[in-house]
Amino acid sequence: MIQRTLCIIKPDAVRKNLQGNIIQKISDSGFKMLGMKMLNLADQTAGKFYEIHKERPFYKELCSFMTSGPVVAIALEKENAVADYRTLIGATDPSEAAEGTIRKLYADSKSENAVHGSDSEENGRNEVAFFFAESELN
Ligand code: 3AN
Repeated sequence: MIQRTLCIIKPDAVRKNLQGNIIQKISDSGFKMLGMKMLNLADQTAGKFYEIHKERPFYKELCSFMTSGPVVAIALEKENAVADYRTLIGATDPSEAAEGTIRKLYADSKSENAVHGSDSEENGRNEVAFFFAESELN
């Protein structure tokens, strides 16, 4: 099934100027880029995006990290996009991520882990819509 999934290149990776390498890796893996924008997340936006983690102990740290510098949001589309993109980025904790994955290559820690990826088909659709109006997408 053709699916959408949302990539966010997080502030740690943008600070290290890794966005070009990460975009190249995603393109090389056969994803179509429907839309891309670099932006600074407002506190309220980060809080809303991560609302599902509101009760988790790391919620505050996560929100303040995500607002600490620019991010790049990318709307991706492909057959089986959600699972294939998660395979490409690797485990949440980079020390557990498989060789060659984006997090193994570029992430520093479980909290500063270079990229976000949607975790289900439904969230993929909703998260793309959170960042992009349908009229902005190719
Ligand atoms: P993933 O991004 O791999 O789907 P989730 O959904 O478990 O991982 O967590 C969402 C985000 O919350 C992660 N990308 C990471 O930045 C942060 N996070 C998850 N677990 C922790 C943790 N134990 N300590 C700090 N931050 C965490």
